[in-house]
Amino acid sequence: MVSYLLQETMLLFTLVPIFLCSVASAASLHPCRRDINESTPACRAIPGSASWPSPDLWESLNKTVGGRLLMPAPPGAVCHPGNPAYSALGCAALYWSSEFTHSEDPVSVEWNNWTNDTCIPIPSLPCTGYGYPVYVINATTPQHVKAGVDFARANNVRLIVKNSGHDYVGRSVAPHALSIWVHHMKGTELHETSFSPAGCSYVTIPGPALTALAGIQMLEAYEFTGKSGHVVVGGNGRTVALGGYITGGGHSILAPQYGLAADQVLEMDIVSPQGEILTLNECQNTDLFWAMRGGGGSTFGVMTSVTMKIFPSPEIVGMTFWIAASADNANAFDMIAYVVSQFPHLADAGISGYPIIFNKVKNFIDGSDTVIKGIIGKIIITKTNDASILAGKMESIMNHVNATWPGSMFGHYNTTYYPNFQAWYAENYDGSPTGYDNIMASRLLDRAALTDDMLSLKTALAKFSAIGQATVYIVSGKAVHEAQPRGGGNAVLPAWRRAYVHATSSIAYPSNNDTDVAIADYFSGFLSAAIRELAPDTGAYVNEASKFESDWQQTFWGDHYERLLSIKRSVDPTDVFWCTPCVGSERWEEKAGGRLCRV
Ligand SMILES: Cc1cc2nc3c(=O)[nH]c(=O)nc-3n(C[C@H](O)[C@H](O)[C@H](O)COP(=O)(O)OP(=O)(O)OC[C@H]3O[C@@H](n4cnc5c(N)ncnc54)[C@H](O)[C@@H]3O)c2cc1C
Ligand SMILES: *[C@@H]1O[C@H](CO)[C@@H](O)[C@H](O)[C@H]1NC(C)=O
Ligand SMILES: *[C@@H]1O[C@H](CO)[C@@H](O)[C@H](O)[C@H]1NC(C)=O
Ligand SMILES: *[C@@H]1O[C@H](CO)[C@@H](O)[C@H](O)[C@H]1NC(C)=O
Ligand SMILES: *[C@@H]1O[C@H](CO)[C@@H](O)[C@H](O)[C@H]1NC(C)=O
Ligand SMILES: *[C@@H]1O[C@H](CO)[C@@H](O)[C@H](O)[C@H]1NC(C)=O
Ligand SMILES: *[C@@H]1O[C@H](CO)[C@@H](O)[C@H](O)[C@H]1NC(C)=O
Ligand SMILES: *[C@@H]1O[C@H](CO)[C@@H](O)[C@H](O)[C@H]1NC(C)=O
Ligand SMILES: CC(=O)N[C@H]1CO[C@H](CO)[C@@H](O)[C@@H]1O
Repeated sequence: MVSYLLQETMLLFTLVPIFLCSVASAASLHPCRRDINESTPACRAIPGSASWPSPDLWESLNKTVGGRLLMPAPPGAVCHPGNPAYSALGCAALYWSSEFTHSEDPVSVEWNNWTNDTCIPIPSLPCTGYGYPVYVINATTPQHVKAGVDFARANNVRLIVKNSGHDYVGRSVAPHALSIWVHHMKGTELHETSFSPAGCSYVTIPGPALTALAGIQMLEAYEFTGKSGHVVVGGNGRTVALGGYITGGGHSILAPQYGLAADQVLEMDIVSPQGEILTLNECQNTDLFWAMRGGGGSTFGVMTSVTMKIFPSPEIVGMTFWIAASADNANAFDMIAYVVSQFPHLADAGISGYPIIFNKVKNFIDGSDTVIKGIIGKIIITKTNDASILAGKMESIMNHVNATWPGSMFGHYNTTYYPNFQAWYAENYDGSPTGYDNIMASRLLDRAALTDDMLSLKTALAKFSAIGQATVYIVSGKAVHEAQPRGGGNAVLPAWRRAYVHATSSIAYPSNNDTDVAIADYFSGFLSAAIRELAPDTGAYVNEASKFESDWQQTFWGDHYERLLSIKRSVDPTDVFWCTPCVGSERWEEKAGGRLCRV
């Protein structure tokens, strides 16, 4: 916070109202609250409070959206005898660890923590459901979305947007809220040879493009583009949806070849906080076009559709590798640090992928009861059927390991040819289980962090994987560094432009146990600090990060924060959209019990 305010002073001439915020006293009419002022309610309405909209108002909203207003029971309620939604059969059919359960439900999210554990499907735990939104619009058109935004703005109701519910930072669920559920905004259109952005009479962007509605999920986007032999820059999950993915930046195993997902965007349609249905591109609404590509979900509006550049689906050679040592081998982390330090070199050779460090885990290689440390991964090289490039790089890494620590490390790799990306994805998508309490820590690592100081790298990676594992994904590289997004740039965290590795570590913990929550909180701070120390001047990817990063403005948006904040203040002066960690969220906080109140 402090560092960002210091930077504000340098931009004084363009950002006077924001600067005044930093020097204002606790005067009743706070000078930075241009539209939020003493007549603004101190808190958002909650059910039961005088200002909560009357049943008649909700009913008229329901009419506006064609009867699509829902008041859903929390999905776990079917497992709680005594709850009106209780159903033994429903409970038996509820697969809480399946991503599909959460993405297909109007209110459910993947990580229990963000509902404050208020209706886990475990009968012995409470099911109050208050962590979930009260009303949901099952939106299928921009007009449905607009009705929700207008209603929330006019009635001082907390507003959220839910798509798949994947969010690691808990932005797609909130108590006492109206939720706009965009999952059923489905639809895809192929532009085979070129795309002309609306209102840009002289611009024709060559190459194929995809227009997709906001609820389209990765597996649908890959399947649709695959039909014409194309691929979209997408994530590795199946049910992750375009809405949150693209607005946060969107990394991909293909990103080092083509750029981030946000870099592919040619146009977007949104509903703004003022309820306007807008088209954003390089010729119109250019500030919002810039902000919606990396500035974060549910902050600047609701994306209803997006048009992205797509590519011929490339041939791929995939590799699975692992290098391991006995957990008591004193050089294990020297080896791990060495391997990770080679990643910029691999990325420069066109290699990308998903390596994972494992730290004191049961020997999954021979199934014995020994404990091992090491690194395992699925990596690829594209646009070739020649396995020798990939194999050669791995061979020389393994040779170096064997020469440096003879006889004490063991390794393995194999390669497989895939005729296109979709064939690779079909075997290698991320099908990890979900449905538990989880907090993540993360950091982008640039060449300096990965290669300058092996002792710092080793120390940081050992701490960062202390929970048992940490990802060191190679999802940035040449095309991310050299990206030329339409309109001259986008809001993606600048550190992506020099990063090679997106490192994450997650803590899973049991529900409804204050001791465990406290332990998780402690470890989340520990992990964030350990990896931040390795790369203090980079930042972290907002979609896969800790909600509790200190200095979150700088961490998630770096030097783009000031511009994002001024856009936020101008398009959403009363904070119709509010979430954390989100641009411009400084003026409100969630009180105990989850009510949103002005700071
Ligand atoms: C198993 C798994 C794999 C993943 N793999 C990748 C990966 O390979 N690459 C990657 O970059 N990320 C990946 N992610 C992270 C993913 O990008 C984020 O979880 C992202 O927030 C998901 O967006 P969503 O819309 O699906 O989810 P939601 O949780 O529904 O939404 C996330 C955020 O976006 C907002 N939002 C959703 N739709 C819209 C919209 N239409 N307009 C405006 N705001 C919207 C929500 O309000 C919320 O703030 C993965 C996550 C998981 C759990
Ligand atoms: C407070 O804000 C509202 C709109 O948000 C505006 O109508 C009103 O004039 C403002 N009041 C003052 C005292 O600025
Ligand atoms: C909205 O209207 C539909 C159709 O009339 C109805 O089935 C539904 O229950 C209503 N929603 C709410 C929350 O009352
Ligand atoms: C939401 O709308 C879609 C599309 O009309 C429909 O298929 C689905 O059943 C609806 N879901 C709920 C819970 O009403
Ligand atoms: C080192 O060499 C041995 C013997 O050839 C082999 O079994 C082992 O897998 C090698 N280790 C690595 C990391 O390549
Ligand atoms: C490659 O190696 C991995 C890890 O040992 C193994 O699980 C996989 O089956 C192998 N694949 C092939 C095609 O041999
Ligand atoms: C809560 O977690 C702590 C630490 O893991 C454990 O010791 C304790 O038994 C747990 N309490 C309950 C009620 O499960
Ligand atoms: C979460 O639940 C605890 C009680 O289990 C409560 O004290 C706390 O206020 C809740 N937090 C929010 C944000 O609602
Ligand atoms: C129920 C639960 O685990 N809630 C926690 C979610 O995470 C935050 C930060 O760790 C805690 O403050 C909540 O108590």
